[in-house]
Amino acid sequence: MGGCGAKMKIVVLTGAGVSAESGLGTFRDTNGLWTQYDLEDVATPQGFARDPALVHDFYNARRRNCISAAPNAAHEALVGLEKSKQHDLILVTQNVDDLHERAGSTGVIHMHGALMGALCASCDARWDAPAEMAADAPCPTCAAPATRPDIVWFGEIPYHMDDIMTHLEACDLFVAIGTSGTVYPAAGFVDLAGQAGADTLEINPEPTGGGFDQVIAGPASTAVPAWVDSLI
Ligand code: BV8
Repeated sequence: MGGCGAKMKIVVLTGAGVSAESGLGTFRDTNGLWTQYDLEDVATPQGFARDPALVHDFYNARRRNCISAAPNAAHEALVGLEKSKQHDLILVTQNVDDLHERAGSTGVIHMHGALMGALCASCDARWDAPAEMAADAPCPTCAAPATRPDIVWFGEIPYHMDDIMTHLEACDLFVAIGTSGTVYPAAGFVDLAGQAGADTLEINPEPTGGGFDQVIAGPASTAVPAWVDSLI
């Protein structure tokens, strides 16, 4: 799988599983976030319109967890792969935590937004999120009390899709780490990369059966460093 020595263009897509061993909850594992909250209430624009305070409580709690969490060996191994410069690494994440950045990754593509970002639902201004956000906090640009987390909710258009599609069409290897492959369009990336001629690899303790050429079954904190070591 890859690793034949030639420089490869590698697209890595991470999901909640890469942050699981840092203590941040996944969504669909047992006790996952979607078992504690109804997705419709906290991760849709309709839910935000209905009860912005509930949505801010949900994201304030996740932001607190994120601030007190630390990157794990999987995040660090991806930094090692990037800094080795032996391959061109494009890191796309569905995650809204900043553990990739705090480990040292650069140019991380957050297709579902970021917990540490704030967005004005009225004028589209963006700014660094305070630790605790409130719906009636005035936008620093237009002063409207329309503050929301800069997160892509269900039914909203993921960020950076054009760039991501360009990378998928040009990559030699596509690797999905710690994602259940249930949320689109991210879940379709393996097919797009495969159709464009890339090899595809899944790293997950519970392989999703998503049509990958190769599967490494294991937790990210051990399987990702081992995979990176096989490459550099
Ligand atoms: C869009 C931000 C159009 C919020 C998220 C019917 C009606 C309406 C919509 C749809 C529909 N059918 C399909 C859709 C589209 C919808 C969708 O896919 N719905 C699903 C539920 C069916 N998608 C959308 O609405 C998207 N927008 O489609 O717009 C469009 C399309 C194309 C181009 C342009 C426009 C927007 C989706 C974004 C929603 N926002 N998050 C937040 O984070 O709070 S999604 C949410 O799920 C997170 O981002 C999360 O990252 C993502 C995916 O979940 P995973 O990361 O995979 O996490 P999960 O818990 O599921 O799995 C964890 C995995 O880790 C497991 O496999 C587990 O085995 C593994 N694991 C566990 N421990 C470890 C581990 N792995 C490694 N190591 C471990 N230790």
